[in-house]
Amino acid sequence: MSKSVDHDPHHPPRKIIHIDMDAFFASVEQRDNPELRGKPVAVGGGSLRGVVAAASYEARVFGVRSAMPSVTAKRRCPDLIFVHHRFEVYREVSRQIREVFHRYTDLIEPLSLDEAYLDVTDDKLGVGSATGIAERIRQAIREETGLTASAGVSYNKFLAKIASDQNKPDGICVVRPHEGAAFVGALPARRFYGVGPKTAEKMARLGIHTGADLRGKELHFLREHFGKSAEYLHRASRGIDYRPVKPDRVRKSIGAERTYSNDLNTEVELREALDHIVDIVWERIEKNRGRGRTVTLKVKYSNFRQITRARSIDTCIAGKQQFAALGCELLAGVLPAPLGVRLLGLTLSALEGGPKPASETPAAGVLGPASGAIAEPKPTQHSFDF
Ligand code: DCP
Ligand code: CA
Ligand code: CA
Repeated sequence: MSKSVDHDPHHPPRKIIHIDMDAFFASVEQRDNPELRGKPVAVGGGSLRGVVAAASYEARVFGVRSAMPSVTAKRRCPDLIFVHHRFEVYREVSRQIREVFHRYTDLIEPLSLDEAYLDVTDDKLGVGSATGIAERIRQAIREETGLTASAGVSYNKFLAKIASDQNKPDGICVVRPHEGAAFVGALPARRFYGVGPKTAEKMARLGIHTGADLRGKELHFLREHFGKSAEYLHRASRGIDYRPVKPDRVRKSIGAERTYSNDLNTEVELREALDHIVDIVWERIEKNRGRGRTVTLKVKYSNFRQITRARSIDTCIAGKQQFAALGCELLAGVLPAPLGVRLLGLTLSALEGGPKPASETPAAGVLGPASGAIAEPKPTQHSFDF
């Protein structure tokens, strides 16, 4: 348990959240049909040859699981209620949760309709705490969809994904940087991604039952017994995973906004606040190698009325000074402020050629190191607040 935090030398430490909806299809059916609530429900094949797509937690008590033949499920749980899937509804919920994620970050990698990785190292609202963001997201999902989600929070994808499963349903699990090694060490080997029942059996024969057992094996030993998976197992058992979160779409803008606990009133206050936002946004622009032509200022007044002012130029903005100057100009256009200002935001858009987020480098193998082709300019100054 000596060294626990291993960082990709090419990247600063990350804050990753994995969100996964609980008993997704089954929960949607229970939400929309009160008669199904509190009861064992299986979504999918009621027919003799069908399989269960999703099982409600009430059905799981009886051992009903996804991908189980319906006949087996019915034998295990005679009162099991089968319902048809409604993909359009699941897709709609999926869109809703994606929209919630985007409030905090655009670095979102969906894995399926009901789950996604989020990189919140730089969150849009400046919350700072990944745990806080995960809790806000879970609450927003609950309020806006009527469904529960579980979250895993950690410094890489591998750990975040396992963590989201740890306290299901409706749970959260945070694995902080110094806790990674111990967390993985205590895991049953079968919880490692890619270790199915057969591999788990083989591991057991070799005396490997936990992450700690796995970690105790030399790489050549793992190669001998697990071939191509050896490198992955070797790294994962140490809690190492350098894969970046790969966003599903090209970023359209780069920006930041801040809400102030006390409204800003004077020109000096507003200019200072904007300077600070310029610093934050410009750092992001550099990191993402963003080049864009449009600067947009957003102002929300104490009465919650919001205005935006934008200015586009013919060529891409050349540097921070020009960016700051355009921001200032836009601010000058709304001065003097008719009311106190509770929020200020600044965004660069009309981006050229879809900038790549700095972290988007190909990974080698399942958990291979990122190529590191795009080097970070410097380590982050973030306090590592989980
Ligand atoms: N699904 C499916 N066939 C499978 C597995 C899953 O059709 N073999 C569908 C139904 C699930 C949804 O995908 O509701 C999400 O799958 P998950 O593995 O995330 O499982 P659940 O969301 O159902 O449950 P959990 O609370 O364990 O995440
Ligand atoms: Ca799920
Ligand atoms: Ca899932």
